[in-house]
Amino acid sequence: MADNSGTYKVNGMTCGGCAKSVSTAIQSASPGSEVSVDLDAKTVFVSGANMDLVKQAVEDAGFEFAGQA
Ligand SMILES: [Cu+2]
Repeated sequence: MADNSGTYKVNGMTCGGCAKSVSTAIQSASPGSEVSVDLDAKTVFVSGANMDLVKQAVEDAGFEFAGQA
């Protein structure tokens, strides 16, 4: 399983509500992971998560997971 950390580009986040949706989606997909959203840069730092699940969760939440930033 792809378990790693890094900064990933997520398109479609426009406000704090979006940022919250994305972090909630990631944390429920991969409990125990660390998530930090940078709304201005449109990036998400994720640590200790299964990135396949994270990608799926972000897309299910209605955002575009655009890979490593
Ligand atoms: Cu929003």
